[in-house]
Amino acid sequence: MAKNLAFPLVLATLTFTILPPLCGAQEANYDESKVPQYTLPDPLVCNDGTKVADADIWRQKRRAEILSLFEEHMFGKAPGKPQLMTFITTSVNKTALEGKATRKEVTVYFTGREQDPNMTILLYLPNNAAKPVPLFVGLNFQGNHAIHPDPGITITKSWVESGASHRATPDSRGKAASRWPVERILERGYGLATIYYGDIDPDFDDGFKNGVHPLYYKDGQTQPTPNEWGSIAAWAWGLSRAMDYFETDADIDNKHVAVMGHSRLGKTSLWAGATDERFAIVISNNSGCGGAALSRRAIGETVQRINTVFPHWFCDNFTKYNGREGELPIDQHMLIALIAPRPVYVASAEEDRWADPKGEFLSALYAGPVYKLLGKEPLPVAEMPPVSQPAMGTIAYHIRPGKHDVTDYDWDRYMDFADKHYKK
Ligand code: GTR
Repeated sequence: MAKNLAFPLVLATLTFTILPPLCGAQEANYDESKVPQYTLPDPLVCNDGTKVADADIWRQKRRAEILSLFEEHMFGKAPGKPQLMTFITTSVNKTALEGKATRKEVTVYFTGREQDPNMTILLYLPNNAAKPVPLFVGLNFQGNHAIHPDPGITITKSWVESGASHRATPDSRGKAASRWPVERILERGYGLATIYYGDIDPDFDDGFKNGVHPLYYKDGQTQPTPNEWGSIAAWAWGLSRAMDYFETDADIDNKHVAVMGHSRLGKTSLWAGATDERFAIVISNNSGCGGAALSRRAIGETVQRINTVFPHWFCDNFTKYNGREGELPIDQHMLIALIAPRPVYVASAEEDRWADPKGEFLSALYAGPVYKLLGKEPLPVAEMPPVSQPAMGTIAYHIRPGKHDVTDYDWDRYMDFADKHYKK
């Protein structure tokens, strides 16, 4: 667990005040005319310069190449499925939310030992839908108890950002409910699963002493090597462990699990979808730099800025590209392409300039040739659509009015998209 609890607070304060001048970062650029000239790597040209001629070469060769480039240079490599992992259902309530839902809590013990880091999955399944049900899964920022005022949700005991003691208090119940329209999701016949991301790895730079990383160090190792997993890869790995659980739960249709995430957790859902093909649909809500936004545009948040303020999110190799985005062997359209042929939804918010909505759109657009090669519909538009006019092929995109957030509008479109692809 967290060694120095005061540190994250200090870091958070520094982040928004002193840090930019200290790290020599320029003012963020929002001017299109100052976007550097760039050439994107072609997802359909292999490392040896040969062109991907057909779907088989994509599947057998190029996809694997791109995945390892992202592992090596950006997110870092994660361990696989732990052998001794156990799932313990700690509560089941069949009449939750006035009888609308069955609420379950399942603790995942990654090592099978209770004293090691573990995560709790909170599940709501609609009572009036035939089982097994399709599911949305997403990590949350403040603890499972913050997604709904339901008093039956266990308050997280993990480290949380807020409060002097870094322990969640009962008054934080339902604090994030506007981002989790549970009843709306249930009414449309979907289940919802969520996990507090801090169960997997507390979100501050402690040199990887807390969270799941130390569970997988080799003898004598004290931190990940430059191409081993940072926090985003750890959070994504946690989502895959949730998927391992879903495969054991007869009430869940594990062939129809959509992974959704907002912001840093949108970067995480994209990486989870890229690394784990069991996720049927992948949704990125305002994921920005390191998520859906093209790094080479350097609009809003840049690689240097993200690596400076959040040094634990990516692997150390990624810092080589601080201010040198043009040298990356990848860009984020290739992250979207890794999700092909599965449906992927990229969403932006008009006022979220820090996340570069246009760069998010362009990634979705430029992943198109891979989807086409695999016989799937790319984005059905060539230009950024106006606000509130979603474009949905197998790749989908929308931009809505408003700020960096998750709203009912976003969720409604994600459910429309799932309906369309699941032919509900
Ligand atoms: C910001 C960060 C973004 C985004 C956001 C969030 O501070 O610069 O990359 O991830 O946090 O996760 O809310």
